[in-house]
Amino acid sequence: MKLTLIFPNIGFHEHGDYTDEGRMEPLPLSVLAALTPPDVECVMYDDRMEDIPFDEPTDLVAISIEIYTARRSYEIAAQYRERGIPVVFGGMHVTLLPEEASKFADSIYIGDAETGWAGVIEDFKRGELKPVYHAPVGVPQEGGIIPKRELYADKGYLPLSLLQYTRGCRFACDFCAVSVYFERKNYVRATHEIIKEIEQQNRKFLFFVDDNFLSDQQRAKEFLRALIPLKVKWVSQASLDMTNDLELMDLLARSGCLGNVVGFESIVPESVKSMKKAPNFIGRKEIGWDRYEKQVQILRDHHLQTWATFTLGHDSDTLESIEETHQFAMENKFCFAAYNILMPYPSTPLYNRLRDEKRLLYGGKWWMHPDYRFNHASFIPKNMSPDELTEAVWRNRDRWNRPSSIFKRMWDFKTHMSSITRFLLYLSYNPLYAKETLKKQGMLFGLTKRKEKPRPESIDQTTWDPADGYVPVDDLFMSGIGMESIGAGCGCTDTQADSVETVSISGLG
Ligand code: B12
Ligand code: SF4
Repeated sequence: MKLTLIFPNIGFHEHGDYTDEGRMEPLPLSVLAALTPPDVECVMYDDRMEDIPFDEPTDLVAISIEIYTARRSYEIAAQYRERGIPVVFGGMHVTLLPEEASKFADSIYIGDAETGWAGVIEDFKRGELKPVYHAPVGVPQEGGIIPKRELYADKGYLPLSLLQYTRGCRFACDFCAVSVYFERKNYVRATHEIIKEIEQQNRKFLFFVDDNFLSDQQRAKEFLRALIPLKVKWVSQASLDMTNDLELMDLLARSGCLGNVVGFESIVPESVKSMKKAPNFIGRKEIGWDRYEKQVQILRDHHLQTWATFTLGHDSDTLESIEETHQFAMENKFCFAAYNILMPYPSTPLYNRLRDEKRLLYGGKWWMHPDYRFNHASFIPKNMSPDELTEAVWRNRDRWNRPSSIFKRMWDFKTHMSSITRFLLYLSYNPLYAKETLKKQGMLFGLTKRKEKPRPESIDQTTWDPADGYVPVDDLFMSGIGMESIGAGCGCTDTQADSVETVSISGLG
């Protein structure tokens, strides 16, 4: 039996095919391959950087889906199913929206692959593939599963290894899909198992793709101590409450941590409170709101290069606060700042609230809408129009990624200039992600390779259900809120974008 594993792309630009600049190894697929019975031949195609050979003979196709790749995944599945090859979907989006996903696949898999994937293959071999499988979420790769990294050979990925130490997070930020998927729980691998995996792969530069590496700070300390003798350099994602524990910070630095992706989200305290971003407040009672001054100082004292992420457009955010966010990030000379428009991910408390308040655009299904563009507002913010939000965030992204900004931020002797490795990381990462950020802005979802035949109409037809009760784009027209496209297409070239196509919604406060 032959299994084809697919990692889908997001979508396309009208003026050319899109190739991901930050090409990282797709960990879910090598984990899936490791969980597949050994008598099955596995091949993998990464839609972000290679053509999918749809006509290559195979028995079964498995696709890993997150929200940004859902539309494209459904198109890929349609291509295979037209050729009579059954398709199984799995991944976070499938678990959170099983009804939608099940319309486009022969079988959907809800939950983590670890406990049930081998059973799916056995069912398939017997000709008894079921339409839906349910499995729990839990400890990643339990029992010492080692991802089949040989699948990545010769694909041209960046030279860093992706691993997971934990999954999930104990916090309950209202916009976070992870919090819903893992029901506010955090699952931690046994230290000896993750250490063994690190020793078995041959790289010294690691990315732990954890949702919150430090959700369980005490257990993390045990792992960090075990990491020190391995002399690796690593990055991950972690919440800001790490700065409350100086022993933990010391262990991070000693274990080779170069920095973390940290969710600052907003510099407006009311926004941070209303989104329930508890880790940004924990331990701050005595200090009060100092706009993260103390926390950033502690990160810098431990030479950590911070990838600061922001979600912009919360109800207490204003155009001024978005502008100030940029000043805040520049002043702190972060290694990188991701200015993200707040996105309503389905099943999250944020999504449900905006739906109830009839503030969702694109029929409440922006990820499926043929007109939705990457990094455009998909809801009606409180203190600005959707267009204004899109434009304000774009302005920040544009300024942040300019060479002059990269040069200005570089001069920090506590972080980027505190070692050669950090300096090289800063210099290589910033231009790479500047290019990727600008390239992605304004992309449509789906149909990555335009030489492929047009997507099946079923994708547009079956997903629009006016009975859903959201605010469809057409209804906005009808109620006098005009929606028009301005701009002559995204002006991106491969290296820069000089204009951004926006969807203009006038008549809103
Ligand atoms: C690593 C990561 C990235 C990396 C990508 C690495 C790479 N390989 O290229 C980087 C940093 C580049 C990235 C970028 C972005 N990401 Co990201 N990312 C993650 C993260 C933290 C881990 C993913 C991972 O590899 N996990 C390890 C693997 C083994 O676990 P897994 O994918 O969950 O798979 C398990 C199960 O889901 C299941 N499974 C998965 N696929 C399949 C398939 C089958 C057939 C079966 C049976 C089972 C199955 O079994 C697996 C093993 O248990 C997730 C969070 C998460 N928990 O998923 C966010 C996440 C996927 N990202 C997210 C987002 C929003 C983004 C961005 C859009 C951010 C931005 N604003 O720019 C971008 C763009 C994404 C894109 N497609 O281009 C969101 C998606 C939201 C959603 N509802 O789907 C997530 C969920 C984070 C979040 N907090 O909401 N991301
Ligand atoms: S701290 Fe991060 S991972 Fe945890 S719930 Fe909040 S946004 Fe999600």
